[in-house]
Amino acid sequence: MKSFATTTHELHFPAGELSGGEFVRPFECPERWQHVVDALAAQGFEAPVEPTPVPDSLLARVHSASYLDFLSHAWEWWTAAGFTAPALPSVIPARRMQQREPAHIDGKLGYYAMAIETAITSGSWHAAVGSASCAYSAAAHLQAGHSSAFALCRPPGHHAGIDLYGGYCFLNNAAVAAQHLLDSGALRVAVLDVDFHHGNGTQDIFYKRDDVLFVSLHGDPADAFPHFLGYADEQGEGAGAGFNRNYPLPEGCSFEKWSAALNDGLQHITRYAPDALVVSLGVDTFEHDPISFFKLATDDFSRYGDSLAKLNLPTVFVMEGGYAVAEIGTNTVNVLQGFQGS
Ligand code: SP5
Ligand code: ZN
Repeated sequence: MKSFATTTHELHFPAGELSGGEFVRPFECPERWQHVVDALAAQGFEAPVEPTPVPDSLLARVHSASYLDFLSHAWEWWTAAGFTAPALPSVIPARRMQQREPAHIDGKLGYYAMAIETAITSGSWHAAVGSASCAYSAAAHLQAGHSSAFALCRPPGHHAGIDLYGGYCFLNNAAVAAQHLLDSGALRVAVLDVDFHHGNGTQDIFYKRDDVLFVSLHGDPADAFPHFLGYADEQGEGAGAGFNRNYPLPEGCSFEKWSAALNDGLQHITRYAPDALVVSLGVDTFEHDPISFFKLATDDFSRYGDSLAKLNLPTVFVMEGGYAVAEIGTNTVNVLQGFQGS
């Protein structure tokens, strides 16, 4: 399986993340990327190659024009306003307030944020574009006739919606991959999100569409980030009705229980009969993840990789979360290995 990765990810590394009321060193840190690169080599995969830059026109099919304009200029506008620290919002358009984009960057940040732990720095936009380029290139690799590809995306993407950033995400890499597969001939694409957190951004982007089936397994939003989306009764809207499936799961969820939900999701994917599969591959389901509460063990990642292969679909894996840094490489590559070995 070919992998796509780029060192431009290093351009995004804010000094702090707002967590439990304090600034802590970000869980979503650059070493995560290196551990996955090392594990690919250790498990006999070919070295990742540099991606082809994602076309602006593809980003514009996934995100709104005003959001892309904001994200690409946010740091410039923030520094022009006299700020020098990493950019964070301070005011949010809550209930009964105007959902209208303000002119000032301080207001724009709150307007476009879905979570405020994620700081924007001088390199965040360039890192996000490099990450989306990996997803685009992996999808293009399938289009060239290969059966699988891995996009080692950093920063991750699945919390980024049509016009929302946060949860460490800026551009929705999985949505970029899915949209490119559709634009290059697929009639239907399934996105399976196995990250611990609900893929609220991916759900948002495809919620009213029937050309993408979105299936997500995640910590129950009543108890887990992102808290405001990911319930089982969110099933799609309009043409998209019936094409969104959420599996909220409880604290302490075992692999056995998680697999039962996965198998149900896989049956829905089979019935949908997609032309390709995009896997939002977060390994924060790991039992020792510092910010999550599922109980998957290292070997379980190989086991579910094998289950994914049984769908027998051209598959793009897109890296999402996973914060047990020392184990992120092995857990991620175990999924790819389990998939290939099948
Ligand atoms: C891509 C991805 O996995 N994003 C996750 C973003 C989560 N950000 C906030 C998490 C808050 C968790 N609080 C629990 C802290 C326990 N020490
Ligand atoms: Zn996650």
